[in-house]
Amino acid sequence: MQKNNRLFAVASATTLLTALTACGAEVGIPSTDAAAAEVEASTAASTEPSTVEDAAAFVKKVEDWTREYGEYAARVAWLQATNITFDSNWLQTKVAAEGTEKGVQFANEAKRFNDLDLPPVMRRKIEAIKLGLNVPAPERPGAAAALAEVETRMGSTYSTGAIDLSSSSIPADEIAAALRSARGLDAGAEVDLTSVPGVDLEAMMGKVRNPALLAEMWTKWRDVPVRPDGDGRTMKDDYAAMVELGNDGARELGFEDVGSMWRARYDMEPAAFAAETDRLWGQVKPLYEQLHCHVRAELNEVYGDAAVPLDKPIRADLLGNMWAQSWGNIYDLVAPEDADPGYDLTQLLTDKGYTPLQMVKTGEAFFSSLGFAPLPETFWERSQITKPADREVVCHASAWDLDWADDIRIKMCTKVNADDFLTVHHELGHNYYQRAYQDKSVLFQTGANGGFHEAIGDMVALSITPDYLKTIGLLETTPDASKDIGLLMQQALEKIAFMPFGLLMDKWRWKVFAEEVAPQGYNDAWWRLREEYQGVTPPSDRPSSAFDPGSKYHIPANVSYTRYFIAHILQFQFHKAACDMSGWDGPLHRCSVYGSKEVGERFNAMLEMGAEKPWPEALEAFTGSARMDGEAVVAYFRPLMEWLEKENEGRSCGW
Ligand code: X8Z
Ligand code: ZN
Repeated sequence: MQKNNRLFAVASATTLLTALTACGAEVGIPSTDAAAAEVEASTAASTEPSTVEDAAAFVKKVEDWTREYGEYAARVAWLQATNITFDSNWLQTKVAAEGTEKGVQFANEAKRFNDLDLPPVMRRKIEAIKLGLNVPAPERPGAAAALAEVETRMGSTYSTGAIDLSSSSIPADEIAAALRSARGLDAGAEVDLTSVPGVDLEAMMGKVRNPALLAEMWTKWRDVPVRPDGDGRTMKDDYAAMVELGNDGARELGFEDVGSMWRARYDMEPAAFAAETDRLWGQVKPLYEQLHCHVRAELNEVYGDAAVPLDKPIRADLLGNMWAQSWGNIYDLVAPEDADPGYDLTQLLTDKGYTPLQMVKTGEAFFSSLGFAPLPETFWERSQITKPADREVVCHASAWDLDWADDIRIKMCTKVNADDFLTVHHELGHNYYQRAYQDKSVLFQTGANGGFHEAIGDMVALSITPDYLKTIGLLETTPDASKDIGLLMQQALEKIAFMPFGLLMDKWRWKVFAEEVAPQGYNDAWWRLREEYQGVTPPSDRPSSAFDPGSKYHIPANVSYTRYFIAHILQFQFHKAACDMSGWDGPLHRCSVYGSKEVGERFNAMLEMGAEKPWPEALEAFTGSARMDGEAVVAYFRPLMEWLEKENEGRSCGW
């Protein structure tokens, strides 16, 4: 628990110094001697009673610093993320260590003003500074450097991870064909099966239907976090070291642990926020249970009783995604008879010869239709849209703001498929948000809360309806209302399937940071949650010594994940509000706000706020309600829910 609880009423969502990247590498600010001296001087003066003027001067100092060094750190982080080498890792580690040291100093110094009556905006800035570090280090010498080292190493282990599929019992031809298809290569193109990187495995998991190959890719990808490096260290070792260092740092700052610090970023008490996530989950859980029941029954038809028993959790590798986090890729296996809308987005994109660049341009055009200014020239010059052939990069998609202004970019290893078409919109949402709040203090240049940042692009992507696809020439004829259940099923496989995963990632981390689970219990605790919340199970027993959470980007990258769960609720609230605004009175899943300048204007008004106000105010500004509410999700999927309940009659649901 933080020492001064009343402050949560105004705690801001800002992650100081890391605000420049959305879902990307953590950046820190480097130090200068002059600035360090300044910090020491003001800390030394802390026995004197502080005044509002002191607080204002302190805030200004942190803002100036953050603006200048944040940019420097972001540029280093960009270089490292787009070219992982010994040297770029070295530089990233150095910058992150220096930034963490300074962030810790600032956060400690901010405590001086705890009991001072401050104007609300200044109070909010002070709180933002206290919550500024994603994972804080303790002040003892060497700790920030040690933390930066393990964080950089974990990230680079993940991003450079690859597996050997050359000595499989499955015919090499079959694997090569799957890999070619994942890469969009022609039949016969040469591929190397000895080293298949994560980004290809991700795409392959969506297309392959051979359960033995799925199990093999799935299992081998989980070797990456426990593979020792040249010095015998594994990602699991690094993770345990990070937990210790981070918790020491968080406790010095007055938090219970890092998990509690992450939960404190939602303008309420950490415990109240945890309860809020459970409340929201309770609203959508019945829908998930019905979806799970139907999907399991259909997969049972495809794979048989041995692979998919009807009373057990579903095998995680059969759900079309490396982490079973969204299931849209198995739509064809579970589609409702007679309600298939008759198109597949991946197919449409490939048939029309879309390129990754064209996918991004299409995303931009959607935002332009809402009235947002075109992306700057530098976006196109500096973004990484596809995977460079000649170097290691962080392929996990992210959106960056390098200079607190217009140097916005995305970094993706885009493939021409439906998943990445949606991800392009997701990332652009981050960039438009970043640009919208660029006139705010750097301390407020972030989402109203983390969930808002993740929901913007997704809300736009909910408008990728058949009518919209027809408008932009991707689809010839739109399916009639008799196909609605198919459309809703596709969307539920993406969005409803995600919800328990979105929740449990941090339920696991909250336990780990709270030290309720020790390193030897990491993996078993992970699978208990996977089974409890998602109802999924590994293809074969997992050893307790494994580190399966480390096979998911956000664990080694230390990106908190509840933001995505929240985003999956918020995006439907935003979508419903936007559709209401545009005068739509049909079913929500058929509503596209493409072209609505009115929606764009109101949307922009919310985005411009950044984190200056507590998030309920931002939510209210756009939706008219200050409360997060799963009711919009329930309303969107109501026809599907009714259909599922009928379909599942006589089936025994649950696990
Ligand atoms: O990490 C992301 C984005 C970048 S913020 C691509 N997402 C989560 C994931 O991939 O696990 C978007 C949805 C969930
Ligand atoms: Zn994101």
